[in-house]
Formats: sequence, structure tokens, C-alpha cells
Amino acid sequence: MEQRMRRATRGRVAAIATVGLMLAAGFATGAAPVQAADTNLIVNGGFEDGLTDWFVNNGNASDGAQLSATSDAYAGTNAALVTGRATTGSGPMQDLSGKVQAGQAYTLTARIKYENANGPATKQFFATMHYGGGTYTNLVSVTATKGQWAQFNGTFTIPATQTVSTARLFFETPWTATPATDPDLHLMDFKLDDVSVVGAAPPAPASKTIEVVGKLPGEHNPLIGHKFGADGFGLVHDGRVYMYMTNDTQGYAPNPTTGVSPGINYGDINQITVISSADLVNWTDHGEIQVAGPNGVAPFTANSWAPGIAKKVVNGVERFFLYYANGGGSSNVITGASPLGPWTSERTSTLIDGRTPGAENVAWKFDPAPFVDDDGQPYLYFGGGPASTSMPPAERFNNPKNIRAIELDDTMVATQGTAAVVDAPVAFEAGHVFKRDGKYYLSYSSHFGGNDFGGSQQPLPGYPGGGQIGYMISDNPMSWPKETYAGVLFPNQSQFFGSGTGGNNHQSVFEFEGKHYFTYHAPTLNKRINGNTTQGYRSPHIQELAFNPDGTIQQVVGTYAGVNQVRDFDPYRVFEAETFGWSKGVATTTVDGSSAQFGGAAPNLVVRDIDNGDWAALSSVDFGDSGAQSVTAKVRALAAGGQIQVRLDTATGPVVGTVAVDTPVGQWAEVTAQLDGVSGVHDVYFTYAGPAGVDLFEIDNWAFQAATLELPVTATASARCVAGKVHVAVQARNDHDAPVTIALETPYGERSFAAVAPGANAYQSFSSRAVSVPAGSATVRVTGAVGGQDVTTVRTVQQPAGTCGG
Ligand SMILES: [Ca+2]
Ligand SMILES: [Ca+2]
Ligand SMILES: [Ca+2]
Repeated sequence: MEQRMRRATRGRVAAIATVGLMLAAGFATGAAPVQAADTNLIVNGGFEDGLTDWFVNNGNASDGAQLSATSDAYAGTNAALVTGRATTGSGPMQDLSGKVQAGQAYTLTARIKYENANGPATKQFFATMHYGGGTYTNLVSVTATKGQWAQFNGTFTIPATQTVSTARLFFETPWTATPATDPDLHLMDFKLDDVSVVGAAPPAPASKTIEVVGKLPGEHNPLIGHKFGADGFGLVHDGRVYMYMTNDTQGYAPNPTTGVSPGINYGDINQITVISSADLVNWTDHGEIQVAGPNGVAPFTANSWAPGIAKKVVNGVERFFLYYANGGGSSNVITGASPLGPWTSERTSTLIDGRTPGAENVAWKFDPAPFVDDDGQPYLYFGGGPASTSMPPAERFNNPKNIRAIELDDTMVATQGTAAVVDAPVAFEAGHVFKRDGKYYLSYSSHFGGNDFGGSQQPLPGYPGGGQIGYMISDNPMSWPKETYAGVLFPNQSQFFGSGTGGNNHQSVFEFEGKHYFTYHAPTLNKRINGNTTQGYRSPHIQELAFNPDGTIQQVVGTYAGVNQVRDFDPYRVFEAETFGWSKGVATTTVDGSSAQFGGAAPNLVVRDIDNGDWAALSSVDFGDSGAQSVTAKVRALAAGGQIQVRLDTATGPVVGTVAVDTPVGQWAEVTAQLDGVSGVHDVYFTYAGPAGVDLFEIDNWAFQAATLELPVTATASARCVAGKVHVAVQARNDHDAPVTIALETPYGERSFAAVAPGANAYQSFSSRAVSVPAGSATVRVTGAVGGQDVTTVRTVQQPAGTCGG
């Protein structure tokens, strides 16, 4: 207990009641019996997969060590070796968040060994849980003898009152404030192997599925209704718009009973959500990029907020550079081989931080937005937060000088030169630049006042109010004096969407097929779920951006209607089922393998959480004049008796086809349904039906098949005797409304007729040169055009037997 009391003195709050804290000595047989249903919660506890799922405890800024694999294993061929420990707490850690449960008992075992020549003969080690913040609890201890593998073997019970949303297990030596004064005693290297924590299986995660219709049929904002996404940044590539967003869904945790989630915690977010569309209404979910955190593309960063992306040819190869805020303190970039990855980190430390020249006085070195000029020169805009206290209060409020512009070098992953001040009025964050007609436009989000900005102050005339999007126009992407301020581009979103939708905003502008579009966010889906008391979960929106003749921007009006659909949806190809115009009650999840539609290394998702009564829909699908004859889905049945009804125009519209999901449960299979009367342009609803209370199936992708085009023709064949020989006659009438070519083919000869007029016949009597012929068939081949498309229709007609005399 003394150990734990000393811990509390350095700011750690020792947990009150750790039932199972016990020393391993004399405890070898004392472990609680393992129940049959118990599970080992540790992944790769034997380090046979190297260091996968392990990292160094970083609960305090001073913690640090190197973790490596060693072949000096207690069992198997690998163990972990910890060297270079900066604190007594610096040791190997695994995240058990979501696995361990309050009130449950667990058995912990592990092997540990230390060897340093100048170290003590014996040394105590702890297995400790970090519950987040300053809450640490020692779980099990062992006193090891130098040079020998010692065994942790004990139980611990997590108090029923303990919050376990963060629960990270690590191994350490007893705490001391100044371990560097005797590193041989306190900071020895050690090895770890065969770690297990056995207990109740992890609880099934609470459902995050959005049950309401979050995007109403006919409306185009928010862009998606099945998940959240903030700080959207649009990228146009190869006929599609890609939106990169802060993954607001990551920490969303609706209470299973009340349906209400705790407020958003940005600290939970280390993924970026990607969606894309070719029409700005039907959006394909590409899932999340695990950017930051121990298993992230850039594991030296902890968070991934407010993404910005640009493409550029570097060393002859087109690459995609995804910038993001690593919390408020720094910004970073990862590199993609395509807009959908795969993603790699070219850097081993952050791109923008305290070392960046010219950024010294920027409080929050975040919100990085790239811009590549027509001449190929790339720039990065970043920064925000409290203004420098060295300025007078009125200046701190009106001209806080907290945003910066800096050049990137040709690699896109390093800056060059010194950052220049963007003197944006009432600036807070979210700088973004685009170019139109030779002029540069910088938009940004304005602050909400308060002590960070000089206390109670009034904005100068014409300056923006709180939480608005202002903009500036300049002839130089590095020069943004306050005189370039041009006005408010977008007022706060709460002006349009009402109670519960206020708060910050973050915008981007992209040009797609000749029009400019403005992206912003608003907690409108959160509002549809919870009413006016929202929890800060934001959704992406788009509006069209219009310009005045003098180049200034017409202030944007936020609407649920959103933008017009750019083009009809093409159903005659394989497309991902995780493409939604609208949806109800479904969710998506990433599965192994690449996308059938996007190929290569693009991630693939499936639609899941499909219950009786749920649905998904596509907006404005063009089936053409001749229509669709069938639809095929790749599905995985999860229960017997599921079916997908294909409906037109509304979720209760006429059923034009029913896909029976009658394939073996648990296996992916293709199922097809014939369609009846599907032509022209319609919204298409896939409504799901089956037994209540169970997940029915999952869907990977869809494809519609066009009806085969046919040329109408009436054909007959006969046999008769002419001058002692049987003649076979074939007649074909053109029933089409335009001339066609008709070929008549029999075993006794062929003839082709060009330009047979509508209603006219092609006729030929072929001599068999025989006195009798058996029954057979003739072929009529009609070639023409239907709706501008070349079509050939082939008909077989029965020809009777014929004989002369007898
Ligand atoms: Ca091992
Ligand atoms: Ca559902
Ligand atoms: Ca899919």
C-alpha cells in the first residue's frame, strides 16, 4: 500500500479498492479457477507476432522507452525487450479498453526478467492499469531474481464503480520521483513474455447504428445519414468528389437504453472518414483511415482532426497528401497512392510544430489546409487559437494573427521558408485557400471571443461575428494583410438549422464540372437523433458557391435541400452497396479484400445491421428506355427467410422485384431477381424484410442488368412441292418502326434483304432439290437500330416436313 500512497503524491490518483493486489510469492496455486467461458483478453501476449498490439506507456509526457523484439524468450521464439526507460512507468503497454469490465475478476499471468550487471539482486515489478487521466491501479506484483524469469500470477477485480472506457495495461518498476539518480536501481532494461489476462469475454459493443432517417428522402444535406463526419474537405479526382472528414462517429456511444451519447470527445478521434460521389447526392462510404494512434499510419501522432488533402505528381508519380491536426499542438501529413490509399507515412515526426519558423506565436498549430497553385508550387495554411497576450486587447480580438501561410517543398511532406502571418479579422481557425480567375481566396472560421481574445471587445465595423466563415481575396497566396478581408461567406450554421446546431465550423471549397461548391458541417444528424439538445456530433453539408461580377462571393445559405444531383446514377455496372442516397437503420463495416467497384487497394465495406423494415435508397437512377431485366446482389445471409424488395420512388412504392436471400447462412453468395417494368429515371429503394429481431444479411455490392433490346419480327416457314421438288419457304415481316436488314437462313440456302420497310416482308422459297425433306428449322436474323443502339435479333422458326407425291 505504501507504493500506492506514494503514487498519489505525484498526481496519480490511486484507485480505491483493488481487491486482488497481491504479491506473487507464495501465490503460485492461489489463482482463481478459470471458467469455461473465460477468455484471454491479451492479443499477442507471447510476442510471437513481434510487437504487434504493444506500445510504450505514454500516460505522462515524461514516459518513454524503446520496445524491441528479442529472441531471449521464456516461451516460443520471441519476447519483448524494454530499453532506454525514461521513468519507472516506462514499460510495454496494451490497450484493453472495451475488453475489461467493471465488477469483473481477472487472472493475470506474465513472465518478466532483468539482467543488468549493476542492478540489485532482486527487483519488484508491477502490472498496472491506466484508466485514463491520473487514475492508475497496480494489479499484480512479482519480485524477480536477477537473470531469472519470474512469474506474475494473480487475480484482480475491477471495482464496480471504476470507469473503464480507457483501460491500458502496462508493466513497470515501483515509482520514484527521480529515477535518473540511480538508473541501475530504477530504470533497468527488462524482458516480458507470455502475458495473459483471463476473464469474462468482452461485452458486445453497444450499437452505434443511427436508427432514425438522418437524411430525409428528397433532401441532399447532410450528405449521409448513417454516420457523422466533420471538417469536410473536398477533393475532385477522376470524375468523383472525395470528402475527407474528422471521424466524429469514433467516440459516439449512445446509451443502449436512452439512445443518448455522451458529448463528443475530440481526444477519442484518431481516424479520418472518407466518402465519395460522382453526383453529389449518392455517396459511397469508404470507411475510416486509421491515421494516428499506436496502430496508425503515423503512430507518432495521437489524433487526426480537420483533414486537408491535395494531389501532386512527385518524382513522376501522382500522389495524394492528406494533412491533419494532431490535436491542437501540431499538424502532420500522410501519403496515399490513390485517394483511397494505401497510406504511408514519409515522416517520423510532425510536419508543423514548435520548430516551424514563423509559427512560434501560434497557440494551436493545427487545421492544415494544402493548396497547390497552377505552377505546381504547394502551400499550407494552418493555425488558430488564443491570440498572443503581447497584443492590446482590441487587437487580440479583431486581428489575432493566429493563422499562417507557409510554402511546402516539392515533396509535399516538408515546409520551406518561414510562415507568413494571415491577418484575418476575428480569426479562430480553419484557414483554407482556393484560386479562381487568378485570385486567391482564403476562408476561415471566426472566434467566439472570451478571455483568449482580449475579453469583452467589439468587432470593428464589417468584421465577422462569432463562429462565422469570413474570407479574404489576394493576388498573392503568401500575402494576407487585413485589407484583403472581403466579408462573411457563411454565417453560423445555427442561423439556418436552428437550436442545437451552433458551435464551430470548418469549410472547404472545390470546383466540380464547372461549378464551385462550399463544404461545411452542422450537427443536423445529431439533431434528428436527439432533438435540440445535441452532443456535438457533426455532419457534412455542401452548398453551391456563387460569385458576383467583381469576384466577391455571394453569401451562402445553408439548406437541407443542398445541391442539385450532377448526373443520374448508372445502375448497369457493379457498384458498392455502401452507396446511399438515403438510408434507414443500417450501418457499414470494413471487410477484408478490395472493392469490386474501386479495385486495387481501395477498402471494401458492406452494409450491415440490416433488420426487417430497414432500407437504403439511391437517388435518380437512370434505367434507360429499354429498362432493366434483373438485379444481382452479393450478400451474406445471417438468418433464413430474408429478402430484399426493390421499389421505385419511395420506401413504400411498388415492388418491381424481390431478391430472396436464401443462400447458406454465413457465406457470401450472389443472388438475382427478375425485374418487372423498370425503365426511365427513378429513385430506387431496397427495403429489407424477414424475421424480426435478428440481423437478416449483409450486402457487399449490386449490379443491374439491362433488358436485352429486341427487333420485333413475325416469321414463318413452310414446305411445298414445286415441279417434283420440295421447296422450303421462309417469310419474315418487319414489325419495327424503322427499316431493318433481314437474313433468312435454311439448310437449302440463304438470302439477305436490306432496308426492309416497316410492315414489309422478306420472302424466299428455297429449293431442296429433293422429293422429300424432314422437319427442321430456319433462322431469321434481323439487324437494325433501337433508340440509336445497334441491335440484332435472331429467331428460329420451325419448318415442317415436306414430300412430293407419294
Ligand atoms: Ca514468446
Ligand atoms: Ca438496423
Ligand atoms: Ca462493398
